Amino acid sequence: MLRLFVAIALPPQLKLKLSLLCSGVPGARWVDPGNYHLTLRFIGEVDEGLAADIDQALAKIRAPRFALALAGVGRFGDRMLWAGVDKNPPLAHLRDKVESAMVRLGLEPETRRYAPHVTLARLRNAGEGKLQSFLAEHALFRAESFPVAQFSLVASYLTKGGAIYEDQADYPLR
Ligand code: 3AM
Repeated sequence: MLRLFVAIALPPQLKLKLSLLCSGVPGARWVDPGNYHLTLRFIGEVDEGLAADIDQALAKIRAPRFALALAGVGRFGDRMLWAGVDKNPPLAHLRDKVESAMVRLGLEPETRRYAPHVTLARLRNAGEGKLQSFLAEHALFRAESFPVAQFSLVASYLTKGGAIYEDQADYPLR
């Protein structure tokens, strides 16, 4: 079995820039900067056969290249902190294509609204005051846009020390 998700990788410079945001919140488990990514679709545990079908389906997707700019920070409740993404119709288009390809393969549709983000930290009993200062301090965060020329199928291995991600395949955009 493989635990899979579909994601866009970030350039090293951007990972460095994001990592500089990550301090000042006790109770935050900061994501290893090498693991930063933008998830397009979480898939979950699948067997090798379905993984091969998923790979084939992703390889058939035709979508244009686009520019992506990260901007702002936010939270999902008490669970995590993230960096946001500027409104981006080509990203939404790509995500929709990935979603329909997965549903055509028989995977459960994703019912939650797509909220593109780069997870910076998972939270455990983080103080509300520090969380709010983090959000206020970085509200104007903005990174230069970067060209997205491909997306990837990634395997996630959960270890005691955190997740290890392994790129399985990359799919070019035109
Ligand atoms: O890209 P982020 O960090 O937001 O939280 C997991 C991570 O998201 C998410 O998939 C990404 C790669 O692991 N994830 C893990 N389990 C999930 C689930 N059951 C999930 N997303 C939705 N449903």
